[in-house]
Amino acid sequence: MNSNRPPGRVITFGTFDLFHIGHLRVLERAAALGDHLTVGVSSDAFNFQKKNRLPFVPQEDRRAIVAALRCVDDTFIEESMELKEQYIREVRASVLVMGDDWRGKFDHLSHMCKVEYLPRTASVSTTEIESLIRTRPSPTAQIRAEQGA
Ligand code: C2G
Repeated sequence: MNSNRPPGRVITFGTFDLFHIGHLRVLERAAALGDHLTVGVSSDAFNFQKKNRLPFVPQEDRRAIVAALRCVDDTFIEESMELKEQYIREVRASVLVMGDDWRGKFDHLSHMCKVEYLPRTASVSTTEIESLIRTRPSPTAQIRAEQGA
């Protein structure tokens, strides 16, 4: 990471299912807001509560992918929305970062740390990837069809 990062510990949260460029960009931008980035990766059970379905990728695999990124210093499994204050305290975070689909949702935590919402990356989402995979023929099938095989 570049050494021009301002001092301070940053925390962010997410599911990071079917990890994509929007996830990478928000983590890189979050990391640039301090000199240490911790990521709370939401548990499978918490996802089921939030979205009424399980992620495609299990929590320890999602966490391993996020933990391997150069911009990420530490990770933990986020068990519940209500534990945010505790996580911020434990991590000693001075900034909480979320994508702007969460705008306003964490303002009540601004007595503990700065709360920043970053613009989402356009035109990419787990839901969109899922729908593409379901509906678009695989590139191999397409090539075979073009070759009349
Ligand atoms: N994101 C983004 N651009 C996209 C898609 C996602 O910037 N095109 C950001 C989201 O705004 C979020 C992060 O990537 O900050 C992770 O997104 P999700 O995996 O969808 O996380 P979510 O299920 O919203 O979980 O406690 C809150 C939850 O854990 C957040």
